[in-house]
Amino acid sequence: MLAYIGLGSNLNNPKQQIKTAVMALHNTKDVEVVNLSSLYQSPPVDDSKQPDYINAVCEVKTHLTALELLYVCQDIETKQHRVREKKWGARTIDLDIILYGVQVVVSKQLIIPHPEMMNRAFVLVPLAELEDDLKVPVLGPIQDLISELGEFELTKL
Ligand code: A4P
Ligand code: MG
Repeated sequence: MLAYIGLGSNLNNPKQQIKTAVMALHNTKDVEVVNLSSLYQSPPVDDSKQPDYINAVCEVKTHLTALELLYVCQDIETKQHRVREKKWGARTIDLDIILYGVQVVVSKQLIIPHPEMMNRAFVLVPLAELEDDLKVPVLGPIQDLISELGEFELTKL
């Protein structure tokens, strides 16, 4: 199965946080990172008092189920949070499953496609960089989703 994972960080060396998380994914049994987008910088969607975020999207080839992949992501978050908790006391990395093949998942723990993806340039633009003619299950062609965003602030690094 091919899946896309969105990565975001705005604390404690965000670029390094993303690299560390990608390496951790790649070093997970039954998970292989086959593609990684550029890094993108954008202001936080909600609270302008936070530092800017760095985001990226990676493509993974996996034999895990979507739920198993979520647990892997949460494990990586916990590990990188632990380092952060000692030093900084704030969140350092988010890993969200954006797509899992063409599967649609709606459960208490997991919603795929990611429920906010269509509102987020920092997800759609790196995703389109990896697969510019992607058809997103339920939502439609990635280029249409980007057109529907309207204006956004996003810098490719
Ligand atoms: N969950 C459901 N579906 C999924 C999925 N597809 N992938 C559940 C991952 N998790 C999924 O997530 C809360 C719960 O969502 C999980 O228990 C899981 O079962 P979380 O990561 O523990 O909590 P959170 O980080 O507070 O929520 P979330 O939704 O990941 O945060 P957001 O909404 O992503 O907000 N601005 C910019 N520019 N860039 C950013 O990356 N990120 C945030 C974080 C805010 N503003 C941002 C960015
Ligand atoms: Mg999350």
